[in-house]
Amino acid sequence: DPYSGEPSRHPALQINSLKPFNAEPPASVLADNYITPSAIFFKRNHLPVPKVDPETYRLEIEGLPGGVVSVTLSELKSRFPKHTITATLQCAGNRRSEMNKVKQVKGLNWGIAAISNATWSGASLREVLLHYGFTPEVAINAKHIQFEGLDKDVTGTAYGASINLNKALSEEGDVLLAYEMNGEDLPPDHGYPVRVVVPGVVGARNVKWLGRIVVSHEESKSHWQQNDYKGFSPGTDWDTVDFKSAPAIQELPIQSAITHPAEGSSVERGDEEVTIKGYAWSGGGREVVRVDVSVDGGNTWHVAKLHSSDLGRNPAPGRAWAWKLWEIDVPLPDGAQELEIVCKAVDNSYNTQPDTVGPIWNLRGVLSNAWHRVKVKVKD
Ligand code: MTE
Ligand code: MO
Repeated sequence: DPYSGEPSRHPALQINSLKPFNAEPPASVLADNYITPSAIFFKRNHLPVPKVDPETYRLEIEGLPGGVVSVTLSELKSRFPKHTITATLQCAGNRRSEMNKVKQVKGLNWGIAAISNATWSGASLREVLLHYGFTPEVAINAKHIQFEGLDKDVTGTAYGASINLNKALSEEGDVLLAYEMNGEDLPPDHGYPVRVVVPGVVGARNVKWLGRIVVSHEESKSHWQQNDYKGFSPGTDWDTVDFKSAPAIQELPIQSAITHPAEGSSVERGDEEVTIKGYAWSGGGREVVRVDVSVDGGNTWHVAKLHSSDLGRNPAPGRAWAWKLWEIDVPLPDGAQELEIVCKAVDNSYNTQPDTVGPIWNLRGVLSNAWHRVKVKVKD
């Protein structure tokens, strides 16, 4: 069993698949902490977790003028300054279960918690590439940076993905070769000993157990870059889909969801107010500037209070990599028996979320970011 050496996991995780391991924290605890504790950070593995010996670990870098470079873990830690960022990771399939209700899609049936927020520390990919000989001449031909994991399927094929070279080389891109998560060594499930953290970009490109980097003219040839993690029209089905016709998902669209109260729970009429909480985040470093909340299905709206970080700092422009948690107390409408709580977020490009799932439905169930709706009863 290739899964016999898997690490132990927190019992609170809600398991979507055991082999490979895919799990999300209960929605009710997701927004309890601005920084998600690593043990309950959502876990998305396509393959068995590889066992990597930090002593023999090598990161190979290909496509630079000097030929292949091989970097040890201690070189990565000692040769390059350690940078720390707070960044939210979201799986492209977060909230897929809501798409599944409209019409069946293919993929893990994620709820609203295939998203989490952590601090990541490591070497800057930009600084590493420059150190090992990246020059402007290389960029004349190279357009992508490919990443390969040390996790492999039965045929020996590794997990792989790529990002645009510009993102990797930009001083404001903040792409890290991370060896720490929340101030500790990366846990096995999150890519020990090194993973790439590409803030603002879909989870799938944040390759764990990073074994190889290739500076290339082409995108990664991997299944996950070419034939998965792409968006399509609601009219496209499995008979007509042409994966070549759509770009690979990189930056994710604006997202928000309600973590409290829970669907089907109830509030007391005597309480007069209902406290509503959730998260909001946008891709590409765009900052969430507002979250609107309704308790009557979207007829009337209230503006929630945003918590931008545990330290109350504002992110640098274009580098809002971390989610915002939000909260609001809304008066109970007179006589209502049931509340339909709705949230939608707005980012600093004034992108907002679509109101319903139907028009964004796609066969793979990705990019599910319609208004989140939760129904609760009002008890007399
Ligand atoms: N990297 C490798 N090597 N193997 C994987 O299966 N899964 C990707 C990405 N990186 C994956 C990977 C996907 S789809 C997501 S959403 C994120 O890792 C999840 O990261 P996490 O498990 O740390 O939450
Ligand atoms: Mo993912």
